[in-house]
Amino acid sequence: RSLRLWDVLGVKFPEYFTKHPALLADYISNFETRPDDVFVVSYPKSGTTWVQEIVWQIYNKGAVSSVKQALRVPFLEMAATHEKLVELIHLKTLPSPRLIKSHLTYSTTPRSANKDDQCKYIYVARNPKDVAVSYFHFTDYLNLFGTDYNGPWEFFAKLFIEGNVVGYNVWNDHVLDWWKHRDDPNVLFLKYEDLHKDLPSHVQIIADFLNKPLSDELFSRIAKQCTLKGMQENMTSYTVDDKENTSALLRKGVVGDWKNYFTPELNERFDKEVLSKLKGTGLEFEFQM
Ligand code: PPS
Repeated sequence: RSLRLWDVLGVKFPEYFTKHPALLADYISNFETRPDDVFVVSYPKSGTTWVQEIVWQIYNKGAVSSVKQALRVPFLEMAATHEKLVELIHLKTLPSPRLIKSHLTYSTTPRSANKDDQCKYIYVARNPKDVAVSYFHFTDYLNLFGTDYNGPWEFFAKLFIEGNVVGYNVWNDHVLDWWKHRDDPNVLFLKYEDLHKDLPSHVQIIADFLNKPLSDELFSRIAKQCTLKGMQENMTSYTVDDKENTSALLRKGVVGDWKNYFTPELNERFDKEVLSKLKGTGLEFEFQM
């Protein structure tokens, strides 16, 4: 069984996001940003939950909240028209400053028509081999929502290369479109592997970008609370509903898990069809640590 996808504004979406793709398209196209919004954007499985938590804690003085992260930093595309979430999350009337998660492509992400009113976007990218493996594990969780995928890893990897996995098109297009805007003053482009290597410096980089000075105490507390272990201590905050597997958003959290899944043939195909597209762009990833 393969995954069923909608096409919304040229972006492939998992069917369980919405029963009304035209309404979702309308919601996204007409979404009005506010200058103090902060978007955490990524291709799925790239460290979104991690950066969402860092940003939320920076805005909330290092608090650890048992409130679901999905409510604290709502997911735009799900909050829009998902049959259950639409009742829980009212993004349009949420008080400022809004912290918003999205996986939208650069061109579909809402932004202000007025150049002086732009909000901030933090984009996080991860090496695509680990993204593919993480995404494959995520299908177990998505199956709970009726997004059928019960095929083998090899087939999933082929779908990933073609941009036909759970949603959001081809990985390299998504990442490169945002990479082109890495020097925009309202865009911060981060890499998962860099956060892994030095989380404290990245908490600082994010706080500086958001103009939120942190005391030394606060800064070390957030860095400690946002390690995988720190976040796992507050696991229930990262589940959306009771059916959900608690490890869906916080799984292994390492760099290099792909080595346990890639055959030499798949690795060669991936390098040829995915990584070769990054050549000459200046965007490089670490694949192990
Ligand atoms: S989603 O569903 O697209 O929002 O998923 P996303 O949050 O982008 O990615 C999930 C992966 O990020 C890992 N993760 C972390 N790694 C290290 N440290 C911390 N604190 C952390 N938080 C989340 C999570 O484990 C998923 O990766 P895998 O490889 O599946 O473990």
